[in-house]
Amino acid sequence: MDETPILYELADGVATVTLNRPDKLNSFTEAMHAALRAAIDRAEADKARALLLTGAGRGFCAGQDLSDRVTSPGAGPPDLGRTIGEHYNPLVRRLRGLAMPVVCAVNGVAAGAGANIALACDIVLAARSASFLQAFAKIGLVPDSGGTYWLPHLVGTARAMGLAMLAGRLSAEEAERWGLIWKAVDDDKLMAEARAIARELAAGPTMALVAIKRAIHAAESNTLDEQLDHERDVQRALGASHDYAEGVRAFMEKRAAKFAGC
Ligand code: T3D
Repeated sequence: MDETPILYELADGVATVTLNRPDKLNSFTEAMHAALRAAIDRAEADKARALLLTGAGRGFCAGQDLSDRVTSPGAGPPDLGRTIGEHYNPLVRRLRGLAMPVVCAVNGVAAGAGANIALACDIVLAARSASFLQAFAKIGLVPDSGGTYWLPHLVGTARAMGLAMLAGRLSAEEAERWGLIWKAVDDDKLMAEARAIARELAAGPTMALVAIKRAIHAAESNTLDEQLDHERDVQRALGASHDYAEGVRAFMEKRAAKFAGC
Protein backbone atom coordinates (compact mmCIF):
# COMPACT_ATOMS: atom_id res chain seq x y z
CA MET A 1 0.00 0.00 0.00
CA ASP A 2 1.26 3.52 -0.77
CA GLU A 3 1.73 5.43 2.47
CA THR A 4 1.77 8.85 0.83
CA PRO A 5 0.73 8.74 -2.84
CA ILE A 6 0.64 12.57 -2.81
CA LEU A 7 3.10 14.97 -1.16
CA TYR A 8 2.02 18.49 -0.17
CA GLU A 9 4.10 21.51 0.72
CA LEU A 10 3.20 25.19 1.14
CA ALA A 11 5.79 27.95 0.77
CA ASP A 12 5.62 31.57 -0.44
CA GLY A 13 1.92 31.20 -1.25
CA VAL A 14 2.61 28.23 -3.56
CA ALA A 15 1.09 24.82 -2.78
CA THR A 16 3.34 22.18 -4.34
CA VAL A 17 1.57 18.89 -4.95
CA THR A 18 3.71 15.92 -5.99
CA LEU A 19 2.34 12.67 -7.43
CA ASN A 20 4.31 10.12 -5.44
CA ARG A 21 4.21 6.54 -6.76
CA PRO A 22 7.56 6.72 -8.56
CA ASP A 23 7.98 2.92 -8.94
CA LYS A 24 4.82 2.88 -11.07
CA LEU A 25 5.54 6.18 -12.82
CA ASN A 26 2.96 7.86 -10.56
CA SER A 27 0.06 6.04 -12.20
CA PHE A 28 -3.32 6.66 -10.61
CA THR A 29 -4.98 4.40 -8.07
CA GLU A 30 -8.23 5.28 -6.29
CA ALA A 31 -6.15 6.09 -3.18
CA MET A 32 -4.02 8.52 -5.18
CA HIS A 33 -7.12 10.22 -6.60
CA ALA A 34 -8.50 10.63 -3.06
CA ALA A 35 -5.18 11.99 -1.76
CA LEU A 36 -4.93 14.42 -4.68
CA ARG A 37 -8.45 15.71 -3.99
CA ALA A 38 -7.47 16.21 -0.33
CA ALA A 39 -4.28 18.05 -1.33
CA ILE A 40 -6.22 20.45 -3.57
CA ASP A 41 -8.73 20.97 -0.73
CA ARG A 42 -5.79 21.79 1.53
CA ALA A 43 -4.32 24.28 -0.94
CA GLU A 44 -7.66 26.09 -0.98
CA ALA A 45 -7.98 25.96 2.83
CA ASP A 46 -4.40 27.28 3.14
CA LYS A 47 -5.38 30.14 0.80
CA ALA A 48 -2.50 29.29 -1.52
CA ARG A 49 -2.29 31.73 -4.43
CA ALA A 50 -0.75 29.27 -6.92
CA LEU A 51 -0.59 25.50 -7.24
CA LEU A 52 2.43 23.65 -8.63
CA LEU A 53 1.82 20.06 -9.78
CA THR A 54 4.71 17.68 -10.48
CA GLY A 55 5.73 14.03 -10.17
CA ALA A 56 8.31 12.18 -8.08
CA GLY A 57 11.04 10.12 -9.73
CA ARG A 58 11.62 9.70 -13.45
CA GLY A 59 8.01 10.01 -14.63
CA PHE A 60 5.29 12.62 -14.31
CA CYS A 61 2.31 10.27 -14.50
CA ALA A 62 1.49 7.17 -16.56
CA GLY A 63 -2.30 7.56 -16.28
CA GLN A 64 -4.48 4.88 -14.78
CA ASP A 65 -2.67 2.10 -12.87
CA LEU A 66 -3.43 -0.76 -15.24
CA SER A 67 -2.75 -3.42 -12.61
CA ASP A 68 -6.15 -2.40 -11.19
CA ARG A 69 -7.74 -3.20 -14.56
CA VAL A 70 -6.68 -6.83 -15.04
CA THR A 71 -9.88 -8.87 -15.01
CA SER A 72 -10.03 -12.43 -13.82
CA PRO A 73 -11.75 -15.03 -16.04
CA GLY A 74 -15.50 -14.97 -15.58
CA ALA A 75 -15.53 -11.52 -14.00
CA GLY A 76 -17.35 -8.78 -15.91
CA PRO A 77 -15.52 -5.89 -17.55
CA PRO A 78 -14.46 -2.94 -15.38
CA ASP A 79 -16.79 0.07 -15.53
CA LEU A 80 -14.39 2.68 -16.88
CA GLY A 81 -17.25 5.19 -17.12
CA ARG A 82 -17.51 5.06 -13.34
CA THR A 83 -13.86 5.87 -12.69
CA ILE A 84 -13.83 8.59 -15.33
CA GLY A 85 -17.04 10.09 -13.92
CA GLU A 86 -15.94 9.82 -10.28
CA HIS A 87 -12.24 10.65 -10.51
CA TYR A 88 -10.73 11.86 -13.78
CA ASN A 89 -13.43 14.24 -14.99
CA PRO A 90 -13.86 15.95 -11.60
CA LEU A 91 -10.08 16.38 -11.38
CA VAL A 92 -9.87 18.01 -14.81
CA ARG A 93 -12.83 20.28 -14.04
CA ARG A 94 -11.30 21.20 -10.70
CA LEU A 95 -7.90 22.13 -12.14
CA ARG A 96 -9.54 24.21 -14.87
CA GLY A 97 -11.91 25.92 -12.43
CA LEU A 98 -9.51 26.41 -9.51
CA ALA A 99 -9.42 30.01 -8.29
CA MET A 100 -5.61 30.17 -8.47
CA PRO A 101 -3.15 29.69 -11.32
CA VAL A 102 -1.96 26.10 -11.77
CA VAL A 103 1.59 25.44 -12.99
CA CYS A 104 2.58 21.94 -14.07
CA ALA A 105 6.21 20.79 -14.07
CA VAL A 106 6.29 17.66 -16.24
CA ASN A 107 9.45 16.02 -14.93
CA GLY A 108 9.33 12.89 -17.11
CA VAL A 109 7.00 10.84 -19.27
CA ALA A 110 3.34 11.94 -19.15
CA ALA A 111 1.19 9.14 -20.58
CA GLY A 112 -2.53 8.43 -20.88
CA ALA A 113 -4.58 10.46 -18.43
CA GLY A 114 -1.26 11.70 -17.02
CA ALA A 115 -0.59 13.65 -20.23
CA ASN A 116 -4.07 15.14 -20.29
CA ILE A 117 -4.07 16.12 -16.62
CA ALA A 118 -0.86 18.04 -17.33
CA LEU A 119 -2.59 19.76 -20.27
CA ALA A 120 -5.47 20.77 -17.98
CA CYS A 121 -3.07 23.03 -16.05
CA ASP A 122 -2.65 26.72 -16.89
CA ILE A 123 1.09 26.87 -17.55
CA VAL A 124 2.88 23.66 -18.50
CA LEU A 125 6.68 23.38 -18.35
CA ALA A 126 8.40 20.13 -19.23
CA ALA A 127 11.91 18.82 -18.71
CA ARG A 128 13.70 18.46 -22.05
CA SER A 129 13.91 14.69 -21.46
CA ALA A 130 10.16 14.41 -20.77
CA SER A 131 7.65 13.21 -23.33
CA PHE A 132 3.90 13.20 -23.91
CA LEU A 133 2.15 10.02 -24.94
CA GLN A 134 -1.53 9.55 -25.75
CA ALA A 135 -1.13 5.88 -24.86
CA PHE A 136 -4.85 5.06 -25.02
CA ALA A 137 -5.09 3.53 -28.51
CA LYS A 138 -2.38 1.03 -27.52
CA ILE A 139 -4.83 -0.48 -25.04
CA GLY A 140 -8.00 -0.01 -27.08
CA LEU A 141 -9.22 3.25 -25.54
CA VAL A 142 -9.87 6.84 -26.60
CA PRO A 143 -7.95 9.78 -25.06
CA ASP A 144 -9.79 10.86 -21.91
CA SER A 145 -9.34 13.47 -19.18
CA GLY A 146 -9.95 16.10 -21.86
CA GLY A 147 -7.53 14.64 -24.43
CA THR A 148 -9.95 14.74 -27.36
CA TYR A 149 -10.63 18.38 -26.42
CA TRP A 150 -7.11 19.68 -25.70
CA LEU A 151 -5.43 18.09 -28.69
CA PRO A 152 -7.47 19.61 -31.55
CA HIS A 153 -7.72 22.95 -29.70
CA LEU A 154 -3.99 23.15 -29.04
CA VAL A 155 -2.35 21.53 -32.05
CA GLY A 156 -5.08 21.22 -34.72
CA THR A 157 -6.97 18.26 -36.12
CA ALA A 158 -4.18 16.67 -38.21
CA ARG A 159 -1.69 16.52 -35.34
CA ALA A 160 -4.42 15.55 -32.85
CA MET A 161 -5.37 12.56 -35.01
CA GLY A 162 -1.74 11.48 -35.39
CA LEU A 163 -1.02 11.78 -31.68
CA ALA A 164 -4.20 9.97 -30.65
CA MET A 165 -4.28 7.20 -33.27
CA LEU A 166 -0.57 6.42 -33.51
CA ALA A 167 -0.02 6.85 -29.76
CA GLY A 168 3.65 7.73 -30.25
CA ARG A 169 5.85 9.76 -27.95
CA LEU A 170 6.07 13.52 -28.48
CA SER A 171 9.23 15.05 -27.02
CA ALA A 172 9.00 18.06 -24.74
CA GLU A 173 10.74 20.21 -27.35
CA GLU A 174 8.27 19.17 -30.05
CA ALA A 175 5.40 19.74 -27.62
CA GLU A 176 6.68 23.30 -27.16
CA ARG A 177 7.11 23.82 -30.92
CA TRP A 178 3.61 22.51 -31.57
CA GLY A 179 2.06 24.79 -28.94
CA LEU A 180 0.96 21.93 -26.70
CA ILE A 181 2.88 23.34 -23.73
CA TRP A 182 4.39 26.65 -22.65
CA LYS A 183 8.05 25.66 -22.53
CA ALA A 184 10.64 22.88 -22.51
CA VAL A 185 13.36 23.48 -19.95
CA ASP A 186 16.73 21.82 -19.23
CA ASP A 187 16.15 18.94 -16.84
CA ASP A 188 18.29 20.38 -14.05
CA LYS A 189 16.50 23.75 -14.27
CA LEU A 190 12.90 22.48 -14.43
CA MET A 191 11.93 22.72 -10.79
CA ALA A 192 13.74 26.01 -10.17
CA GLU A 193 12.02 27.58 -13.16
CA ALA A 194 8.60 26.11 -12.31
CA ARG A 195 8.91 27.33 -8.70
CA ALA A 196 9.97 30.79 -9.85
CA ILE A 197 6.92 31.04 -12.14
CA ALA A 198 4.59 29.71 -9.43
CA ARG A 199 6.04 32.18 -6.87
CA GLU A 200 5.66 35.07 -9.34
CA LEU A 201 2.03 34.11 -9.94
CA ALA A 202 1.41 33.68 -6.19
CA ALA A 203 2.62 37.25 -5.63
CA GLY A 204 0.47 38.51 -8.50
CA PRO A 205 -3.05 39.96 -8.75
CA THR A 206 -4.86 36.66 -8.14
CA MET A 207 -8.32 37.92 -9.11
CA ALA A 208 -7.00 39.13 -12.46
CA LEU A 209 -4.99 35.95 -13.06
CA VAL A 210 -8.05 33.80 -12.39
CA ALA A 211 -10.14 36.09 -14.61
CA ILE A 212 -7.54 35.68 -17.39
CA LYS A 213 -7.71 31.89 -17.04
CA ARG A 214 -11.50 31.93 -17.22
CA ALA A 215 -11.65 34.42 -20.11
CA ILE A 216 -9.20 32.42 -22.20
CA HIS A 217 -11.17 29.24 -21.57
CA ALA A 218 -14.43 31.05 -22.37
CA ALA A 219 -12.92 32.10 -25.72
CA GLU A 220 -12.79 28.43 -26.73
CA SER A 221 -16.55 28.52 -27.31
CA ASN A 222 -17.51 32.23 -27.38
CA THR A 223 -18.02 34.41 -30.44
CA LEU A 224 -15.99 37.64 -30.66
CA ASP A 225 -19.06 39.62 -29.58
CA GLU A 226 -19.60 37.42 -26.55
CA GLN A 227 -15.93 37.65 -25.68
CA LEU A 228 -15.90 41.46 -25.96
CA ASP A 229 -18.88 41.62 -23.60
CA HIS A 230 -17.17 39.19 -21.24
CA GLU A 231 -14.01 41.34 -21.19
CA ARG A 232 -16.08 44.47 -20.46
CA ASP A 233 -17.86 42.79 -17.53
CA VAL A 234 -14.70 41.30 -16.05
CA GLN A 235 -12.78 44.56 -16.44
CA ARG A 236 -15.60 46.39 -14.67
CA ALA A 237 -15.33 43.99 -11.72
CA LEU A 238 -11.52 44.12 -11.63
CA GLY A 239 -11.59 47.91 -11.78
CA ALA A 240 -13.08 47.83 -8.27
CA SER A 241 -10.38 45.52 -6.89
CA HIS A 242 -7.66 46.42 -4.40
CA ASP A 243 -5.00 45.04 -6.72
CA TYR A 244 -6.00 47.27 -9.64
CA ALA A 245 -5.83 50.38 -7.43
CA GLU A 246 -2.47 49.22 -6.06
CA GLY A 247 -1.15 48.40 -9.56
CA VAL A 248 -1.99 51.88 -10.84
CA ARG A 249 -0.59 53.57 -7.70
CA ALA A 250 2.62 51.54 -7.92
CA PHE A 251 3.03 52.46 -11.59
CA MET A 252 2.60 56.17 -10.87
CA GLU A 253 4.99 55.98 -7.91
CA LYS A 254 7.54 54.02 -10.01
CA ARG A 255 7.72 51.11 -7.52
CA ALA A 256 6.87 47.40 -7.56
CA ALA A 257 3.21 46.68 -6.83
CA LYS A 258 2.33 44.77 -3.65
CA PHE A 259 -0.65 42.69 -4.72
CA ALA A 260 -2.89 41.19 -2.05
CA GLY A 261 -4.86 38.88 -4.33
CA CYS A 262 -8.15 40.75 -3.84
O1 T3D B 1 -9.27 2.75 -16.22
C1 T3D B 1 -9.94 3.74 -16.10
O2 T3D B 1 -10.41 4.08 -15.01
C2 T3D B 1 -10.19 4.62 -17.29
C3 T3D B 1 -9.19 5.70 -17.33
C4 T3D B 1 -8.11 5.58 -18.08
C5 T3D B 1 -7.06 6.61 -18.07
C6 T3D B 1 -5.76 6.13 -18.62
O3 T3D B 1 -4.77 6.74 -18.28
S1 T3D B 1 -5.67 4.77 -19.66
C7 T3D B 1 -3.96 4.74 -20.12
C8 T3D B 1 -3.13 4.04 -19.07
N1 T3D B 1 -1.71 4.25 -19.26
C9 T3D B 1 -0.98 3.63 -20.18
O4 T3D B 1 -1.47 2.89 -21.01
C10 T3D B 1 0.52 3.86 -20.13
C11 T3D B 1 1.21 2.59 -19.70
N2 T3D B 1 2.64 2.80 -19.54
C12 T3D B 1 3.48 2.84 -20.56
O5 T3D B 1 3.09 2.77 -21.71
C13 T3D B 1 4.92 2.95 -20.23
O6 T3D B 1 5.11 2.60 -18.90
C14 T3D B 1 5.47 4.40 -20.43
C15 T3D B 1 5.53 4.70 -21.94
C16 T3D B 1 4.62 5.44 -19.72
C17 T3D B 1 6.90 4.48 -19.87
O7 T3D B 1 7.69 3.44 -20.40
P1 T3D B 1 9.08 3.08 -19.75
O8 T3D B 1 9.71 2.02 -20.59
O9 T3D B 1 9.84 4.33 -19.50
O10 T3D B 1 8.73 2.51 -18.28
P2 T3D B 1 8.12 1.08 -17.92
O11 T3D B 1 9.23 0.10 -17.70
O12 T3D B 1 7.06 0.70 -18.88
O13 T3D B 1 7.41 1.40 -16.53
C18 T3D B 1 8.13 1.47 -15.29
C19 T3D B 1 7.31 0.77 -14.24
O14 T3D B 1 6.05 1.46 -14.10
C20 T3D B 1 6.94 -0.66 -14.65
O15 T3D B 1 6.80 -1.43 -13.45
P3 T3D B 1 7.87 -2.58 -13.10
O16 T3D B 1 7.89 -3.53 -14.26
O17 T3D B 1 9.18 -1.86 -12.94
O18 T3D B 1 7.35 -3.16 -11.82
C21 T3D B 1 5.59 -0.50 -15.28
O19 T3D B 1 4.80 -1.66 -15.26
C22 T3D B 1 5.00 0.56 -14.36
N3 T3D B 1 3.90 1.29 -15.03
C23 T3D B 1 4.04 2.23 -15.98
N4 T3D B 1 2.83 2.66 -16.35
C24 T3D B 1 1.93 1.98 -15.60
C25 T3D B 1 2.62 1.10 -14.75
N5 T3D B 1 2.01 0.29 -13.90
C26 T3D B 1 0.66 0.33 -13.88
N6 T3D B 1 -0.07 1.14 -14.66
C27 T3D B 1 0.53 1.99 -15.53
N7 T3D B 1 -0.23 2.83 -16.28
